[in-house]
Amino acid sequence: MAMLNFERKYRVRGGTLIGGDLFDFWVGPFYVGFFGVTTIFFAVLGTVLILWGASQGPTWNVWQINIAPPDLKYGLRLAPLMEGGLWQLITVCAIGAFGSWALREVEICRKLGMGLHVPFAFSMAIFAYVTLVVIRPVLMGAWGHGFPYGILSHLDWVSNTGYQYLHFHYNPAHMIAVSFFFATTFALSLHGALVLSSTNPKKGELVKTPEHEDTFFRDSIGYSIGTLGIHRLGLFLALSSGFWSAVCIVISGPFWTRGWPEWWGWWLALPIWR
Ligand code: UQ2
Repeated sequence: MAMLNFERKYRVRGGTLIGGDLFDFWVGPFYVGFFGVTTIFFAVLGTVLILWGASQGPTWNVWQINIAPPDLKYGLRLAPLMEGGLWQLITVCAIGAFGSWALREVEICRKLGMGLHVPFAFSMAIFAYVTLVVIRPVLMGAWGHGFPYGILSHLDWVSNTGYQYLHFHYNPAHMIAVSFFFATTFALSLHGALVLSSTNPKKGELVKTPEHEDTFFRDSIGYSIGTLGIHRLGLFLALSSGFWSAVCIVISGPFWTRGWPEWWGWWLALPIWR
């Protein structure tokens, strides 16, 4: 396995969050660590539980396999295994695996002396998932408000939950989240296109410099955000997308129970229209 020169220097013990030297080694190219072991444990157990749950269900059709959360009557209690208890165990495994992976990323960052931007970014995705299956169900008083684990069944859940609030596109936080998603794709298309346009010349021509990239945007829109700035902007836009997605679903139910179009009544009630 090829090893970069600096890797020899950094592939040493230390920087772990707990456990000292426990599992503080590499297997081939992969860092293991305490949280690598817990990641494998939760991921394998969760996958086995999903497969066992599928074997107890009516179909092996991958689109139709479904592992549902408990009925609302069970509230926030543990449910019998075949009546949502399996969903609860799988949720614990999923959060255990995602959280372990994030902490393993933190340990690798610490060993390399890098910033924690990557685990921070991954944490925003975990936060969005935890909002759906823990925070919102707890605020609404029943695990049954979580989404079911299945390809078509989770799509049905999204559709049904949306229609429960009549028209989800009128949810103001949903509007903000969608705008951030679009802005993220816009920024990455600008960035990807700009970098390729200057660093992928035709045969016999020289690669252009970042000054060319700056000049393109100064000439076209009078402003360049810069080579470091575009990555800060990209991270901000992407994290904001996930954050506002979590906000838009967590306010639906705990904060607002009627149709989202009706929320805009405050606008129609402004005194300026009288
Ligand atoms: C830029 C720059 C880059 C880039 C891009 C820009 C040299 C290689 C894409 C241009 C980006 C701007 C002006 C921000 C656009 C704003 C939003 C919200 C999409 O200037 O510096 O580095 O990749």
